[in-house]
Amino acid sequence: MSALVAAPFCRFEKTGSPDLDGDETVLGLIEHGTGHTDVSLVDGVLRTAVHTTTREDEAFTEVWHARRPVESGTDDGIAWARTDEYLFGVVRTAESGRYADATASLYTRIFELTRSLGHPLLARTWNYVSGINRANADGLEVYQDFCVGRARALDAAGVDPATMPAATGIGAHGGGITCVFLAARGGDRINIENPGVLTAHHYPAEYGPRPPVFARATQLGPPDGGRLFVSATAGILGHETVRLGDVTGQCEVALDNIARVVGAENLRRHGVAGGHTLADVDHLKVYIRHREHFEAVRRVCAARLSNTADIAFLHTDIARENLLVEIEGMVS
Ligand code: 3EB
Repeated sequence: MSALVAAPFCRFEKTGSPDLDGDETVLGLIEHGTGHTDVSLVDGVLRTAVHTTTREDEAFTEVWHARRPVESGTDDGIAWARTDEYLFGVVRTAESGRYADATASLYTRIFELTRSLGHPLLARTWNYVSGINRANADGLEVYQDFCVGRARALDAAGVDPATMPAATGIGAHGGGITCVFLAARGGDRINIENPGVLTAHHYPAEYGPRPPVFARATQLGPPDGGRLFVSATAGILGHETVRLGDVTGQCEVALDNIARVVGAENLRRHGVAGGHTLADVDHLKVYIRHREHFEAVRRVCAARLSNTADIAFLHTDIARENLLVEIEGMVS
């Protein structure tokens, strides 16, 4: 086993059913569109659909690849695919009036699977949460309910919040909670913070009974062939949402935050060599709360991001009620 195999990478395909042509290196397909499905293995290929937008023409598929042939399986409701070095998985919990217990179970199973398969280093998670801003059966916001469950799983498994990687916690239009994750057996997995934004697990209690647990970015893999995963990033400074009601302003601040996270000065602070600019960020997902804000967001993104980057614009709710836009991406 070599520790120098390049990290998994992702392609955005416009069709819902890309022709994989027997490609044995596919870790899984995450279909973004206007409906959801259960998690399944079709001919050994992991796939699921998440309801992350409201228009058919915005649908696309993330095709995740490894550099080696993969094996796949299911355990404890988690569908997974792996190589010696990397593990990709998806697990879903059904729509419900309360999510804390189910989320705690879901993350407990993820921690157990990553340990039992021997890929204990979580490197990225995506949490698609239906009705994220609604009140649950107890009047608690669903996102906060989710955060309670995730935090409890860390308590139970003895996981240090500082080891939790880059993440996305975003709305969906149905389907309960779908969690997609990537983990590694070993090698470099370096969590990166943003000096302008409070570490998520230090957020004050006004944001919920238990704080979110994620890094602003995670560098995974060897110096050549590594990948920098940038968390869903918003118009937040310190712990406060800025530019309230101003989607253009929030988009600018989100991009400033990403630029600061991936820049040389910040990476050096975290012991990571090199440095990047917004022009290096690819495979971006831009989540927009209100349909009428699409044009403004597209305009800001076009001005500041690479015109050759893959960018998906999706219409969905965002973890905090006052956030209008959120942006994630990766650098290879
Ligand atoms: C924020 O910065 C915005 O709960 O996993 C962004 C990325 C957000 C990940 C998560 C939440 C999460 O607090 C919301």
